[in-house]
Amino acid sequence: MKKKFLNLGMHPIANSFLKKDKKNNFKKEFFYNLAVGFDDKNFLVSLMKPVNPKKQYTDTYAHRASESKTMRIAFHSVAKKLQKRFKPNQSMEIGSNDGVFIRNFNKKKIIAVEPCKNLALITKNNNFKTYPDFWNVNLSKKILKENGEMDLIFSANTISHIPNLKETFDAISMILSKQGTMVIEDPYLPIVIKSNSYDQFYDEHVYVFSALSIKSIVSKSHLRLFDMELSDTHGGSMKYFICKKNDKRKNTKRLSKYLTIEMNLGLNKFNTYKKFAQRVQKSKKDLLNLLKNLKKKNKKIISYGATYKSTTVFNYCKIGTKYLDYVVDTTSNKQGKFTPGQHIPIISPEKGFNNNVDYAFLGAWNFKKEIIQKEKDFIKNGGKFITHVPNVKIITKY
Ligand code: JHZ
Repeated sequence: MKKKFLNLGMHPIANSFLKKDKKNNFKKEFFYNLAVGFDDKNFLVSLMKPVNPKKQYTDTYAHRASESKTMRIAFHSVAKKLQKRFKPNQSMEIGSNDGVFIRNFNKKKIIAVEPCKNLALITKNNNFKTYPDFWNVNLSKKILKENGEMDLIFSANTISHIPNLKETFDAISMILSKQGTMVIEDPYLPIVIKSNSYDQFYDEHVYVFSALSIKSIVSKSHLRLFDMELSDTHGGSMKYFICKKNDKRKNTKRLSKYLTIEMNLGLNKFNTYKKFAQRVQKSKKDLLNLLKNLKKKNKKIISYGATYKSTTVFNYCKIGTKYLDYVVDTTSNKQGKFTPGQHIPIISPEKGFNNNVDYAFLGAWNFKKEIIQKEKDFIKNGGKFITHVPNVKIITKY
């Protein structure tokens, strides 16, 4: 049974960046209760009540995976490694976004699945066979009929977004070839717990997976978790390698190592999550205290990166324009809009990131290295970054 351990209050859809209408008003926003629970049967951490995906994956979906250099390099490297290791004849990506992963494949040998029509159009226009639909059993049957089985199925930051896991993996099991491999990549639960990155919870992140939970869930769809690989993308993500239950490949030593680590961390116990929830409350208190003190000193504070994660931070901590003048972001379809819930204006870094800024909260803390490297001069000129991961602190060095 799923038991609640964290309640972050009422939140808007993380992707619902707003525009003002002609009368200078915002349209009424949809809010839901962002609460997280633990199911001790499957060791699964998930939102208590997921939002209807049709409200989230719309034709104006904002996130562009290729927006950061770090991700372009990471996806290029993963694509090359997977092709070398598994030598697939036919591949498919579920949740292909703007094509940042599939662009590293031969166009005739990979299929894209992407429910957001604005994104699906990008890969279609680049001549990749694209299915602009939600992943489910019906779509799997259709793709199987039209293209045959898949030797490699890749899905980064997508499976954790789909509420119905049983159907998701049944649909995968159905289309995966006998010796085929499914690789999924998502933020890794032990890292979220250890680094207090509670902002990995928002409407789209229905699940935050671990080896314990994936092992249990895939086994219900005649699949088997046989290997894992850690990467530092998105603050710490895990690649899970999955095959058919009766595949000849043995489970790797790496997999047993991670399973042991997770048990030692207490990921099978409710109490571990209760303690995490206490640390989350402290993080909120510390961040608000810091911002209040800086404001008393008349400092100009902004946020760097209009991330979905920062929608959680701003709405949980109630951080609005009282503290932050604006948010800078390179994504053109976020600029000129306002953040969900707290309505902080979003502008381009060219317009807003300059020497008048005293402090910049790292909304995109997962790209800390890339950003700090790029913004060396800001720090040299006395500017400072603020982060809340793993603890609330000011960054003064590059
Ligand atoms: P980013 C998204 O989460 C949404 P977000 C999604 N649900 C998911 O699972 C994860 O990604 C993986 C900007 N930026 O991707 C670009 C700069 O402005 O970390 C982006 O808007 N300057 C699919 O939104 C944002 O920051 C820069 O130099 O929490 C980063 O968003 C860089 C590097 C980024 O995650």
